[in-house]
Amino acid sequence: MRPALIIIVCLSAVRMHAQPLFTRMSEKQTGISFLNKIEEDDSLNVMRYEYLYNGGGVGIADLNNDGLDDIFFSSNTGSCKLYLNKGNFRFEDVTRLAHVGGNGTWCTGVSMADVNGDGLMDIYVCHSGKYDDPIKLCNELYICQGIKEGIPVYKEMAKEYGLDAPGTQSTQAVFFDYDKDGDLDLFLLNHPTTPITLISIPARPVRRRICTSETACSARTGTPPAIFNLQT
Ligand SMILES: [Ca+2]
Ligand SMILES: [Ca+2]
Ligand SMILES: [Ca+2]
Repeated sequence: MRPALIIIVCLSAVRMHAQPLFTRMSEKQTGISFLNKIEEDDSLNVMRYEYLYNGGGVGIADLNNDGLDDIFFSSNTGSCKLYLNKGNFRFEDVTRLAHVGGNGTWCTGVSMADVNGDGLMDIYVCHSGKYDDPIKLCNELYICQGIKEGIPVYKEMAKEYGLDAPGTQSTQAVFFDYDKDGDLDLFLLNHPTTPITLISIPARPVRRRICTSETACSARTGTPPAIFNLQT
């Protein structure tokens, strides 16, 4: 192959790889302005709460049954936000009308599922955070009460469904039929309730151990993962 032809082939290859796979959509284009803002101070920082930057969560599902996927964002320090998909990459903030702003405590993962099987998607929001009060660590379950003028309206019912899990430091949940009885069950992932301190770090290296059973993991983490069997 002649040198000039080799150069052309190489340049073509570079050009092909330079093609972006995704297009970033701006706030101005989408109408989505959600920001998970975390400000550290002397009482709340990563040295006092090592899970500070685990993040919030995002859930995507068609919540008003119009064929378009909608987006729910959970927030660590502010209000959660629900944006309805209006088509052509335009979204509308309906948080206030949908009653899904949250209880004001530290939110983490978001899961979408039709928990009560009525054909309307529901929203489960995990909570963790640096709180001594176990009530402030309760997870939230938003059950859809119906769709009014295109907007899904929710009621928080975690306690009624036995899914508030007070005192747990929950990171993420997933709904699936664990025991194959036709009802959705919930697997809940929690992080340790005891902080990692310099005192708890061993002075010399130890052999890495792998949890081989729930009991072994529980002893290490303090809060084991949990499976809730829903009775619907
Ligand atoms: Ca929709
Ligand atoms: Ca439902
Ligand atoms: Ca089940």
